[in-house]
Amino acid sequence: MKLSQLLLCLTLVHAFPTDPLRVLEVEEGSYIQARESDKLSLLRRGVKFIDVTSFPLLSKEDSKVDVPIYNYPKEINNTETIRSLSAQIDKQAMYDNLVHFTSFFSRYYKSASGYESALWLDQKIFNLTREIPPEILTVERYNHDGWNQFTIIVSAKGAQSEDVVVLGSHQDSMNIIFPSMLPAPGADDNGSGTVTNLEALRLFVTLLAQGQRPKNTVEFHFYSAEEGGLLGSLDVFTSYAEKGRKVTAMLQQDMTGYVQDPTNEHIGVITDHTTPQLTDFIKLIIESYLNIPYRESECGYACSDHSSASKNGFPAAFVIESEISMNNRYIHTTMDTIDRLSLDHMVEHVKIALGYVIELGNWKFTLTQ
Ligand SMILES: *[C@@H]1O[C@H](CO)[C@@H](O)[C@H](O)[C@H]1NC(C)=O
Ligand SMILES: *[C@@H]1O[C@H](CO)[C@@H](O)[C@H](O)[C@H]1NC(C)=O
Ligand SMILES: CC(=O)N[C@@H]1CO[C@H](CO)[C@@H](O)[C@@H]1O
Ligand SMILES: [Zn+2]
Repeated sequence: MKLSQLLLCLTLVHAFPTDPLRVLEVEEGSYIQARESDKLSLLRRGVKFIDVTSFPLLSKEDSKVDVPIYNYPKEINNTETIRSLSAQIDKQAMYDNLVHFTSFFSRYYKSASGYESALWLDQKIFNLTREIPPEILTVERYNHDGWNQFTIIVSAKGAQSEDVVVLGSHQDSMNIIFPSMLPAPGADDNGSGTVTNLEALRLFVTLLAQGQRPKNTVEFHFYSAEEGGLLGSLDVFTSYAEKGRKVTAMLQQDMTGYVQDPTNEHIGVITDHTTPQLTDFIKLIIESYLNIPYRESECGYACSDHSSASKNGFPAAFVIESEISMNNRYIHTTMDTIDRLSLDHMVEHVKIALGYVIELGNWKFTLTQ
């Protein structure tokens, strides 16, 4: 054996156990095998995927789960509460939170700074919710096997039903050139969604502090490891499905801060791989409570954490800063920074979050069909 062959051999032996094959779903029902290192080349080519390696059942031929269709409100019914909370949205606090959140070198889910950013977010949420007793609201660190950055689940217990309404966003960021070495401030992708939902949580908690309780359980999820193939949200929703929890709606907010053309400011409502009846309700919220219109757009398979919900048979919707073609082109780079974002646009996304959790929190769900 030549020295070069020996070296090659050693490299392979060394590489194999640390970079085993993963199973990625790149289109509905279409799976490929790839190594961790291949994920980066996929992402650089704009291919999104769900990493289903840990859930072999989800990648079986007959694994497709039907999503039940619930009734959703056709009219709004909590106008005063939502308008009054919307008037209290604190732009300065959102700015400060985003500055802090983007100050971590990277929020890459496998990095030490990605763990520290999760600890910071956890403390922030603890501070926001500390007045509320645990029988009304809990904050859980949801740990994942294989990496340290945890998902955070805030759960306000429903007073009258077992139905669960989920508002999600992901806390990690990623530089897709060299994730472990280059910075990834991730202001828009997807720090903006986290800060947007954090502000909605702060205002929602003021209702709980006044003694109001939602009929249904309302949860705010801050997922780890979206950029690794929806790993964090897949853990969460797979365990919810196994436990038989009844998630009647899931709305994902991801990038919420970039406005390419201020004369045509709008919200992007994603219409592919989402639940149309829930999406119609989101449009109602936008028309009723926002200052800007929406445009429909498509973003492909597995484009954010809502896909983990639908993969497990839960209805899901997705809103984003604009139609996809006008999204922030600096994401996944060192240039995804706060100065490129509009706080006013993020305020509009907070209103979606408030409208969603309050209207559906008080809604009586029934199955249609
Ligand atoms: C609207 O809200 C009122 C007061 O909370 C409630 O009594 C009523 O049932 C609600 N209507 C619907 C359609 O949810
Ligand atoms: C939480 O509150 C404590 C005590 O007021 C404060 O020292 C800390 O900085 C706060 N943490 C965050 C992340 O805001
Ligand atoms: C979607 C997502 O969560 N991850 C980041 C942030 O959002 C945009 C939505 O288009 C994704 O494309 C991107 O990969
Ligand atoms: Zn991303």
